[in-house]
Amino acid sequence: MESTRNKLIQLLAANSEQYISGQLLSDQLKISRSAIWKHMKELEKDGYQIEGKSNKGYRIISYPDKLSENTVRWGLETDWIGKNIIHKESTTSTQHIAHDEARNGAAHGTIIIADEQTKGKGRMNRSWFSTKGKGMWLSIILRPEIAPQQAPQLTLLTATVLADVLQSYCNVKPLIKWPNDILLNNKKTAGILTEMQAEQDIINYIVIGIGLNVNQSTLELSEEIRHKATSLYIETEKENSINALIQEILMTFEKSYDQYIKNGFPDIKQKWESYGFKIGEEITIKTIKDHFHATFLGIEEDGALRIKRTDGSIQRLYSAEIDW
Ligand code: BT5
Repeated sequence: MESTRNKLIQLLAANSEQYISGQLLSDQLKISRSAIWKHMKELEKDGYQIEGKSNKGYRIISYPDKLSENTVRWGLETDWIGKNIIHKESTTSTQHIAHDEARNGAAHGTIIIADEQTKGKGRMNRSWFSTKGKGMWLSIILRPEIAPQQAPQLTLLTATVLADVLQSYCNVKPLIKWPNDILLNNKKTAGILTEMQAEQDIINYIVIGIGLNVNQSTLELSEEIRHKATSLYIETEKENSINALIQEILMTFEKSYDQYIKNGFPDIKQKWESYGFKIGEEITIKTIKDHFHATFLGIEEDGALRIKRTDGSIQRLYSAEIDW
């Protein structure tokens, strides 16, 4: 059940342009005016800036930059994404929570965020380092009406969303390494993990996990990845608000996803290729049974990797690892 505190924040947030009287709050929340006053003092301790005027009432002026359901919801201008937000200070993996929630019927657009993950997941059982309070660890539950084979397109779509937001909001030049790495200065700053629960030709749900290194210094990146990973802070020497980044990413994601559902993959393909790392260059490809050099031509209309082998033949690959 929703706490009185959360209901109070929501009432204040819904009336942010005007004062809301102590009496009205007390009637709506069914608690005394002195209890309201105590809640306000608690909120101020947590970093909420609240203006109280004796004959008018209360108004929120600003939110703390701490991650919470309320701080992410405040100012989030979306139609369907992030209407349901689950926040954990610490969890094994936001993907685990997302699967549980999705199995229990969570709505399309539900998001899960955490300050810290103790067992962050990469692809193929690899791990994802998720330093407390220093990055964006986010999972999005989607229930798209597309064929299961199209699901990988959503990874590519998410990569373009991240690249767009980093470029416009943080003023950096990101590149996308197929299929799911976002690079700054040739080092990984974000990764995407798309997991799906589907039957033959119907998707029950998809969980898109996004890990973005935001405020880590080099020493705060695990030693194991320091040589090949980076963060926005390392690249720009500026701290960024994780809340604000989540909001930008969700708003851009919603727009891009809605367009994709309406118009299909071509626009995403074009955008992806504009950020594509090493397009036109030679790359080394590892598949389950093979390891070879090829020229990276771009991506196909369905999102597969398009390469030219040294014998001149053109191939499409759906799952492969790329070494550069
Ligand atoms: C990925 O896998 O890049 C997908 C990462 C998805 C993470 C998000 S966070 C929210 C959600 N909850 C989760 O538990 N996961 C998702 P992959 O392409 O397999 O890359 C994994 C490899 O990246 C590791 O083996 C390391 O080499 C490297 N790596 C691990 N942590 C990193 C980090 N914080 N920054 C950069 N590289 C990292």
